[in-house]
Amino acid sequence: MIGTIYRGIKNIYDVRSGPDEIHECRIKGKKLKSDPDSYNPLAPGDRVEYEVSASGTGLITSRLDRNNRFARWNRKKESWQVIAANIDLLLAVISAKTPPFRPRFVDRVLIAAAQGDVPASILVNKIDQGVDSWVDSRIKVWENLGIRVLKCSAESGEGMEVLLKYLEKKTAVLFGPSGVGKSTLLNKLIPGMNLTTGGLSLKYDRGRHVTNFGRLLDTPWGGHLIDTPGVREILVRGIRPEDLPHWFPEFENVPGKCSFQPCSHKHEPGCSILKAVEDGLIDSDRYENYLRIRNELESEVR
Ligand SMILES: Nc1nc2c(ncn2[C@@H]2O[C@H](COP(=O)(O)OP(=O)(O)OP(=O)(O)O)[C@@H](O)[C@H]2O)c(=O)[nH]1
Ligand SMILES: [Mg+2]
Ligand SMILES: [Zn+2]
Repeated sequence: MIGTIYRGIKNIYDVRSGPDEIHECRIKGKKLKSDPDSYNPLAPGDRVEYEVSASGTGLITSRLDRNNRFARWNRKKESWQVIAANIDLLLAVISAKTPPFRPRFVDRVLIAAAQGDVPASILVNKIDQGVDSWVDSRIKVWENLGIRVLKCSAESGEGMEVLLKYLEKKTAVLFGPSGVGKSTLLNKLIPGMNLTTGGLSLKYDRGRHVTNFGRLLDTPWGGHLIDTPGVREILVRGIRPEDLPHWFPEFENVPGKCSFQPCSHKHEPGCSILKAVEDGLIDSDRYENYLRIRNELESEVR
């Protein structure tokens, strides 16, 4: 049989092959388990081949080729964790004020999505708490790069219709820090959905990590939405430091050439990127993020 992974907890996977056909499955044999690409061989959205015994237990025999996959580097395991596979859209979800708006986190998510061949958009939730002008101007920076940014409030309902329309027919994954409202949004978007949601830690202005496993959800419009656990950080990996500029599209079109070749765009005299930052053609906060990521990648290579 062929089915889709809905969720996996401790090596037991919910696989669906039809509206009423759900099977709890384990992975058969070692081949699939030892995927060199990541430490988890299967993620929500994966298509698998499986067999069900007379007693009803399922065994996954292989994974079909993926169209794409969104993954996150796990620092402790030093390996990729695949969050979702075969998706039309990654929504980087962030809140406008609490937990704090984190544009550099979003920039990293955009890179990770592009690495996995996943189209990405940004969703700013909790606009009922107000949107500061610096937040709005950072949103403009993304929009000028051609990235779609949606704003909404799961609480007040503002922007929810546009969001629903945008998601129609798509299989999309919601990804972001804990407490930004991913599960709350899904409860509003899918009638009858009752995912657990949680408050924020007062002391740290952070979410409480309420959702603890990724989960594919059916929607009335035929597409799917994937809820994921909030993450504290997202690391950029798998890019050579000298290739990093290619992941910042605004670096590609700056006027002039750097005097030194190759140029790290960090400090070289006559650097066209530094000049563009000075002239306001490149956003200084995005550039600051470039420097940080570049330094991380360089210390990784060493
Ligand atoms: N003011 C306001 N609060 C919201 C909004 N959306 C969600 N919240 C609240 O934010 C808190 C966290 O929401 P969750 O949906 O649990 O957040 P999450 O992103 O799923 O968090 P994790 O599962 O930990 O990753 C809850 O108390 C929600 O009621 C919103 O639009 N406005
Ligand atoms: Mg959640
Ligand atoms: Zn340069």
